[in-house]
Amino acid sequence: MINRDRNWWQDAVFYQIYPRSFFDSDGDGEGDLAGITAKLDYIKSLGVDAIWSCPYFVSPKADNGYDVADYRDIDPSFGTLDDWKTMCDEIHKRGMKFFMDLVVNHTSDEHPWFRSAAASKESPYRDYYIFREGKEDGSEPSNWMSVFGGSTWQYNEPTDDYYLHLFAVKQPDLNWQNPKIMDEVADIIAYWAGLGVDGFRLDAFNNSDKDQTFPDVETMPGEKYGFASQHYVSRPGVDEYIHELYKRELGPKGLVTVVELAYCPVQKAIEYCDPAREEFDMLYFFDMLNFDQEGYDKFKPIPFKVSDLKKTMNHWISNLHGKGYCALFIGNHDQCRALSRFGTTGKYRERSAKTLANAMYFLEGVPYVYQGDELGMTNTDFQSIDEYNDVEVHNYWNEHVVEKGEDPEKVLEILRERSRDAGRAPIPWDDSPNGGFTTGTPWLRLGAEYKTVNVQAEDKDSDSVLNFYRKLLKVRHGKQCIIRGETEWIDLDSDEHMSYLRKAEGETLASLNNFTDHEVTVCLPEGFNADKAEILLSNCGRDTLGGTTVKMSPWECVTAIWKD
Ligand code: TEU
Repeated sequence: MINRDRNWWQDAVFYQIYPRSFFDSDGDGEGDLAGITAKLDYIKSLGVDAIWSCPYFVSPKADNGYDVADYRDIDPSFGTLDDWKTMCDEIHKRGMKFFMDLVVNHTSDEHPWFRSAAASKESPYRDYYIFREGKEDGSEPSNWMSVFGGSTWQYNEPTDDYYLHLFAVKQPDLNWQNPKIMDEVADIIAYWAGLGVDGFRLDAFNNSDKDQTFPDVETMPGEKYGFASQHYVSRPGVDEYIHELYKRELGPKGLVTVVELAYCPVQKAIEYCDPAREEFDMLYFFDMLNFDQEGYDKFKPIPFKVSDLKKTMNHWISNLHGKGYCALFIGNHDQCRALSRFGTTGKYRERSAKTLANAMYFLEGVPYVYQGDELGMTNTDFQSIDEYNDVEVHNYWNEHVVEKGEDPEKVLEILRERSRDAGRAPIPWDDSPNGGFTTGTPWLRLGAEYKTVNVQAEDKDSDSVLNFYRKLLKVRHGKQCIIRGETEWIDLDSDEHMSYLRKAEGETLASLNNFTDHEVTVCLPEGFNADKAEILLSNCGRDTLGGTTVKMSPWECVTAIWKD
């Protein structure tokens, strides 16, 4: 049995690939695995240690691959198993690790297990899923609301009952209370471990255990359904399931995990990553994604305040310090672009892209860079509802425009600002038609600025966002104050800057970041000798801190390090 060092990831940088939008090698308009292989030198050049790719398994793509119909094979639009093996080998040859997305809270309704289960109550797969009779009046078994809107229950005609789907209708939830699911998933893990995978990102796994009495919940104002997360988030079964997977496969094979933690309290998260409990390794928590919206509604944004970002990060990092590591990210495939959300797309666009990275990636945790953020990509400027692909967008449109008759222009505006598709545009590799992403017709509209914001142009420009990321990700490595240093915030309440010190073993790192369009003064601790500080990074050509009172230009960032 392989028993790899379990902790290599603590000083690692991860790169997240959304494969459909990464690079198209065969001209069908969609990214593919051979496309990833073709661009590995680019990924390596960023200073990346490990790659996590979103799903590419056989799937009707109702949720872009998060609806898996065969866990052991590649969807033809992404290539073949041989393409996967080549990709994995080439990643390893470059000294990087590979994580796959393990989507086992649910399957596709086109998975053979579900087809069989839905066809007959006698199916051997019936208990793989969660079927319930409707209420006496024939309505859904409970009033739970799905993550993508509407009920979590879908009527199934052949057996005259309902099945549970926390996400889309085409994503029926697996019944983890059935021990056969554990056997199936352990086998899937063993299969991919045998083929060389190094770890897993566990999709929606803290939703795997549901309160199967399905109590009704309070409904949202004016709505038929209510948010029922208290009945399916971080319940005790999650610990039990992951521990068994750890014992059977993950532990003995040295496989590392990062778990999505939707709406999980930090005290529970600490248990999840306690090595003694043998559960998860890294935590990918969601609070970071929710503080600038009304409650659970991502389509009701509230203005971004950097103090809210700091308080959220402080809450997690101060509680986790010395106990566990969270993923540090500014965006992912479930969000609009970070730069449009937290930075500025005007005059200081490039500076703010660098400042966001500088502010987040020196915190305690493991950096995850979502493809395209390293270029400073912004939200896609979609022109009509027909240009969108995402199931969440279309459900929202149907509910708000078609059913409730809301103003379509207003809904389009909010979708441009907050939809997942806004952050899923194909990667622009150069300024040729379609940004060199494909020779065919891209499956999703390209970002408007691809003529200037593209890999080729930024590669040549030593001052580009891309080259700033390269410096940042490399300079991080091997520094104890970054890996395990304590965090001391400077002006935690300030709404103008995000600045902090990280200290360990007689060394201090300072990350200072102005989040405004005007000059801001940041005060370093008294008694500190600024001349001792070496500047590691700056987006304004700064070569000294110049004293304990640092006057920072609009959207300026600087990182310095010194021995105490
Ligand atoms: O996401 C889980 C999740 O709860 C949220 O990310 C949610 O889908 C999103 O906020 C809705 O706007 C994971 C995947 O990352 C996501 O792409 C999938 O759609 C989802 O699981 C279902 O597999």
